[in-house]
Amino acid sequence: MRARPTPPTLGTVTVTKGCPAGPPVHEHRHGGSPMPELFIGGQWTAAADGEVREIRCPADGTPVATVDEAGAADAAAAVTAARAAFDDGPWPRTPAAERGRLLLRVADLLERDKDTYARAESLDTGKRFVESRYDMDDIANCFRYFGDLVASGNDGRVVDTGQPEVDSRVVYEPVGVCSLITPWNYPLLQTAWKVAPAVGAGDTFVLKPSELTPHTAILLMRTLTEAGLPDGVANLVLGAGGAVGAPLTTDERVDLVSFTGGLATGRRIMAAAAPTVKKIALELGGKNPNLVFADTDFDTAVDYALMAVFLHSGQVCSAGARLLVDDELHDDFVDEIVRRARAIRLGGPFDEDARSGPLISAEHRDKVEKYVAAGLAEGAVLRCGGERPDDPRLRDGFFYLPTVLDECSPGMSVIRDESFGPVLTVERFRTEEEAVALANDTVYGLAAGVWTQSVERSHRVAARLRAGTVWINDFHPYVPQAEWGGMKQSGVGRELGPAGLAEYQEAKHIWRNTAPRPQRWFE
Ligand code: TXE
Repeated sequence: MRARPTPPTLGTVTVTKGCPAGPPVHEHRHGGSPMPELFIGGQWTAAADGEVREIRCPADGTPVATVDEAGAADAAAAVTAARAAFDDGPWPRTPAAERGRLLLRVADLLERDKDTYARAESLDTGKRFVESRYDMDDIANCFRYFGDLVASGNDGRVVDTGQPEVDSRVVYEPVGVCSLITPWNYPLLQTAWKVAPAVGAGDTFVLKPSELTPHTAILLMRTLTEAGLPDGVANLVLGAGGAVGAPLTTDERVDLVSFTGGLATGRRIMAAAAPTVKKIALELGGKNPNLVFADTDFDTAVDYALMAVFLHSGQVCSAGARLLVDDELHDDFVDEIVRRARAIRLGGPFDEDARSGPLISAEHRDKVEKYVAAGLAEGAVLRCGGERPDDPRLRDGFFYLPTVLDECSPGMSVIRDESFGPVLTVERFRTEEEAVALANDTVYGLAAGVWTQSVERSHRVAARLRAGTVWINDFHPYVPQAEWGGMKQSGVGRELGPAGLAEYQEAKHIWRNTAPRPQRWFE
């Protein structure tokens, strides 16, 4: 068994044993620490109106911390700082190689402080500590990827105009002030996908993490400062979406809004950004089909189907929540899934025997329960789960049993909408044609999986699936080198990869006529 690591420290944030026992992860200044938690213009600042919010671990309700709760005035102050740093500060004019080097330093610091970050993430989300540690590796890799990409000189290209007297170049400039709004399921990972390219491109930003999971964002401000980022480039406001997130999407001094979260909020943000025609980048989740053909390796496909949907209790934008299975395979396949789903042990972040954790909040669990109830009312067959666990160990957390709903059909709300919980729906198909039609019968288009031993079929089906990522005989892997994002209503734009950097840049064409002479156009 793995030894429990000793509590590490990072600056004045002390990360302790945490839930289920132990003092808070972050000592708020009212609790004795000198540091408030908003970070504006290089200063740690309290909320203008003195509001605070208590953060609790979803695994058992343990208070984790009390942090400053920003309002509209704090959001405006953060935009002022970011605007000044962009318009007058050194960062947008810093050579790309130097910006890249800073990102590489951030990656090193994240690795140094990995356990501190992982504990903070686990206490906020209830996620297993081991999974948070994997996330931290991915986050360091993300900073490293963008550091290398930026340092390697994505600084423009010469255009051959066919006119020898013309010197024509396209250069890539930072887009400006960015509002970065992130959710609670992979708090720092989703933040890193935005912060790393924004900083690498030479932008300045205001980050607003989910009000439920602020801690790793606070730590990140310290790490960016330690790495040498100038004041005002990175700004942090904490608080509710409506009160502090919304002003960041309407302020005319903001050039770009990058958002990851739910479809309903994404639509609202798109509308809010329209009057000032901001650039937008949206990742709005998915209702991702996992297609299993009869010619697949049974055991491997079962194993991955479980991981696809139940990882992090289904709170994953790319969760394989819709199992589409060949009629020929259906009964045995679903029986085996159910047998194994029943055996998944739930527990808190530091329960080393647990394989899955709680949902993020009581409200979110209520929502998942409503989707399951609606599915059953619409004719789905409950094969396992469908309720909260009765284990007294889990009584104070927001746990929900891994659930399998069989005999589902496309009209059901549990098929159409993201339940974003540990709920697998099963639909049958008889032909490849029908499988593809079912898979594409959704407003979403983030990711999809295909299981078959036929190379021809895998390519045929992958080509017809309307999804930003298609996995063949795999599920969930991604690398920072490859673009991530959604077709249809799963979003706008891409994160990661070269396109993930381009979102944070403006292309400018500079045309210099080296031998100008009168044109006599109007003679
Ligand atoms: O997300 P919200 P919620 C999906 C999932 C989930 C649903 C709702 O289906 O059940 O969304 O979750 C901020 N202006 N995903 O309510 O509201 C908010 O404070 C500006 C999928 O938690 O989208 C938080 O920082 N910001 C997703 C962030 O938006 C606003 C991951 C996300 O919150 C705002 C999470 C506003 N008007 C949930 N309103 C994914 N794509 O992975 C809220 N926010």
